[in-house]
Amino acid sequence: MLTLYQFPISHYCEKVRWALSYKKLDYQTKNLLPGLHSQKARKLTGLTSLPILVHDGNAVQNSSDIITYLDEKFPETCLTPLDDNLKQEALNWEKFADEQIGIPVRIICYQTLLDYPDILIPFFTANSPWYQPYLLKAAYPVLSKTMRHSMAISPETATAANQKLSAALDKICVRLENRPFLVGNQFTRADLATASLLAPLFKPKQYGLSWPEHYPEPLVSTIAHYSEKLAWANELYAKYR
Ligand SMILES: N[C@@H](CCC(=O)N[C@@H](CS)C(=O)NCC(=O)O)C(=O)O
Repeated sequence: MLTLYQFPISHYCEKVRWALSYKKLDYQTKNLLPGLHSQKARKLTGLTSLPILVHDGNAVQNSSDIITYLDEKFPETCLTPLDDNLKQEALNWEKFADEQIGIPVRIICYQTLLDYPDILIPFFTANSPWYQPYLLKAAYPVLSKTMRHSMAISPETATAANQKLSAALDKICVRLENRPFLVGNQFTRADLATASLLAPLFKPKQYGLSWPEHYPEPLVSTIAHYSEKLAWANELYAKYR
């Protein structure tokens, strides 16, 4: 049995959900509440970040390590290229996406959405017991402050995150000028990582959240500015998710 400990809202967790479903593996999810998650996560791995995948007595943390683990244990429908050079290229692009896309997207989204508990609380508590939204509502002022602090979310960091994301998207567009995939001639973990970490900007239904029809400002204008550059990731969702 594969068990994914996750936050439904987290795009790093979505990366692993996509990998699991792309490989057609049965798995169960255990949704943890932000704040309360750290006790369970520490017990499993000694560290607090999610996603964590538990399988066969192994607890694997970090989305890229989880994809490597899955490809080793379940090599059918491999997301990692077999050729050594292509494999290294895919890992490099994935690292680039984790650092230069995942983190800025998170800062940009939370900079607006943390002021909207009515949007975020259902995201945090998707598929959770009935009482958790009430629990989280009571804890929300402290939680949002802690999240701002721990993830360095502020107007200043959001400006820097936009610059970083803009540069990352430009780099990806240049790479994709004459090719459908970031690495080699097939869908790999590089494409999956990039598209899933961009996904909160284009709200694909396969992500599993009930997205609001419209995000509040300034997030909606920020995203409109990137919309053309998100088309490729959106298409990958349609074809491979
Ligand atoms: N590099 C990690 C990043 C994961 C990450 O940043 N997880 C966040 C949620 S998006 C988290 O668990 N934060 C709470 C914590 O670290 O305690 C991965 O790829 O899995």
